Amino acid sequence: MSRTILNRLHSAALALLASAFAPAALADWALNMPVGVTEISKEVYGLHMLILGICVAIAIVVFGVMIVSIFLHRKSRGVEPAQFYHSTKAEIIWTVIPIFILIAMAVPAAEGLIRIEDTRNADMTVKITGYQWRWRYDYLDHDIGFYSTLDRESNQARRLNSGTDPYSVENYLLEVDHPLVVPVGAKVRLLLTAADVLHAWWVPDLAVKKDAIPGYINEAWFKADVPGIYRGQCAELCGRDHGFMPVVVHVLERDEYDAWLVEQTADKVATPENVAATRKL
Ligand SMILES: [Cu+2]
Repeated sequence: MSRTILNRLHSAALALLASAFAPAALADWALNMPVGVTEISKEVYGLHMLILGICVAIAIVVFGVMIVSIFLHRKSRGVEPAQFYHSTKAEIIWTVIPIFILIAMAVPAAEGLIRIEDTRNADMTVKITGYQWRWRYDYLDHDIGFYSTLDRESNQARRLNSGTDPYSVENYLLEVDHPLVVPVGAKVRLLLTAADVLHAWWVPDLAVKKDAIPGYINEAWFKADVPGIYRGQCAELCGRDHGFMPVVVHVLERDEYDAWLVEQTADKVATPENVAATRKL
């Protein structure tokens, strides 16, 4: 490897370390997953905490027994090792107990999975298409469709030597020009696909993370209980600008959503600009 490449790798690693430990980055750190704003996201969080609790309890018991045994039966105390090679009783115990623990975890997990996969009785359907490197949202119940691209400010700041400090940009790399807009309390069915390579549509607060695969349609759904702005990212390494295709979802009150719908439809009126814009799409 040439010296220049090594030097470059070295400075890239340093830059990565510096950005990871910068105050703004530290402030954004959250140790746990978000509780989210949907029934499913709360259920997923509860499940995550339950499984974590079980794992921690098992770790405490197993390591506790190990540490106590090692301490009490150490050589310096003159302990004679036991000389048995087989114990049917022990084998039954260490098979049966984990089976019960696994069943206790599998039952609520399977129930949750069934609910996650149940896309029936949706109030609306949005087709999501991943592109290198933007998203497209098509509202299948209305004649509405648009691309959602990284916002100008983030796009400017992300360029090398742009002169704009990324820390000065609000929601840096997590803002788009046209977010997905949905009404609060509506079951939104998502049909996910991609037009070039694999992408994945991920919004932690909505507990949706689903692959968008060319030639396939994946389904997902969410029902946001709280109006607000929820942010996510493409979660499948999809090429050079993978880190620059965020997901932003605006959950609006019903009347605000209706007003937005009217606005979108009004945009469709055949002004020369609109016609030109549509042709471009
Ligand atoms: Cu992507």
